[in-house]
Amino acid sequence: MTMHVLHLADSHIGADLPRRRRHARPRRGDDFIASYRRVLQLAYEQRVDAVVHAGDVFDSPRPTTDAVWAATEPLRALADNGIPVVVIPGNHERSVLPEALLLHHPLISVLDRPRTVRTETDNGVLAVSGFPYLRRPTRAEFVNAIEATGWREHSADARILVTHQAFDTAVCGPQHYRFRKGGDDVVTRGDVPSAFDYVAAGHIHRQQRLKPSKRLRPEIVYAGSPDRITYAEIDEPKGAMLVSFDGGHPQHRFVEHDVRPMSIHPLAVSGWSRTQLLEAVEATVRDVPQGAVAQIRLTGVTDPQALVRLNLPTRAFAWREDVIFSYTVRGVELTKDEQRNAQSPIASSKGANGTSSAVTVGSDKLSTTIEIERLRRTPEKDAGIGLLLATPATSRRLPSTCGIYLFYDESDRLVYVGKANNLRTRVQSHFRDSAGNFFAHWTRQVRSIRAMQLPDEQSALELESRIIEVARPAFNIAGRIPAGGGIT
Ligand SMILES: [Mn+2]
Repeated sequence: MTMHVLHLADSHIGADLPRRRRHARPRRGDDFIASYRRVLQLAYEQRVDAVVHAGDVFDSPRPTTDAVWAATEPLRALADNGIPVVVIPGNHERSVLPEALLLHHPLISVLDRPRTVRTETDNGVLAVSGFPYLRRPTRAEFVNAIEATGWREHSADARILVTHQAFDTAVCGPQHYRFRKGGDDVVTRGDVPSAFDYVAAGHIHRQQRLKPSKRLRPEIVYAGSPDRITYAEIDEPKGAMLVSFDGGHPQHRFVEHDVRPMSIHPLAVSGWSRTQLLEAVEATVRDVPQGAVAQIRLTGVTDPQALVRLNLPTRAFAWREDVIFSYTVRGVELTKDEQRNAQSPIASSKGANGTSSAVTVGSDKLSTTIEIERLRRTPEKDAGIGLLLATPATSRRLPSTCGIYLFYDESDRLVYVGKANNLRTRVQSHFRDSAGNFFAHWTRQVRSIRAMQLPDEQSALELESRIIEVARPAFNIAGRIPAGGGIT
């Protein structure tokens, strides 16, 4: 009698789905849902006895209704058809699974705390133990979490441990980065009790079986994500694992399915004219494989503002509707005049009206020129080169790095500029409703946010005061908040 289990992980449902259906643009959100459904279909085709999802069902802890439905409906269908499902929360669910109520079903177990689910299948007794993602666990914490599942209290024909952690020797990324024992966030293979037959692992998006060692009995296997979530997963085969237990060593088989080809196209465009740039991008875009998801990486751009005006995303879509494009811009260079001023972290250049209206920020290697006039209003679509676009609701996605941030009101007017050592926490602090929050009242008027990462505090302070001087944002002036005064 052989028990069969489907092991999948890192579905990331909700990634690249629109929060509000306002801007129609090609998105990958539906790919992730389709790949997830295709993998779960294997459960029916292979008549498995159980399905185990090793974390990151969702891409975020606050998924939209669409994402919640897309993720939970196929799991409920499995349970309704008599197939038990075990799910653990991963790091993208911040270790708690949202909308767990929709997964309320006698055959669905969400391991939102360490525990063991014992299932009597037609082919034997299966025990699945697991716990939510542990953030930076010590060895003791990892071992304690395994013990806290109470696995020793259950007899079983086959034992699975389901985890969402990085084990030592696991590999990921285009450079084949290998996690090492003792590293931050790394758990040790040898700490899994040998009574387990199989570790259904998630977290690393590359499918892999960890190198066995004589001392290690349990097979530790990453199912990988059902689709290529990021460009770090380029060329990786995608699918899920089918595991069978017949008393002896578990057998496992990776079932691969087709996903969109992924391609990266670097273009070094230093000194090119507008026409040259457009021709090169168009040639590149037309060459991208059919139905791919592609990234154009521009390096050495001489005029960032002109690049924004080229509106490459819209053009690319017109040239190739079948491809989903994204862009990165790296190593933005200065024009010659500006280079002379680049010794100071911030150099100003004269605007047409003779006032100091443009600033250049950054080191010689990475710098960009910003016209403050352009910061007065927030643009419809593009954040602008070197600028990040967010809303109060998405501010938690800002980087935890030094920089400045700009708040815009409903009519897209710049109302406030501030500097921060940690953009994410600083911006979020403005929207926290607490009695002591000086900003809580007026930040309700903020509709959109732009942020810019800067190399150091001094650059942030200088740019902030320059913007206040030139653009005079209403709340900087009215609030008499001195530039950088007490704000970190
Ligand atoms: Mn993941």
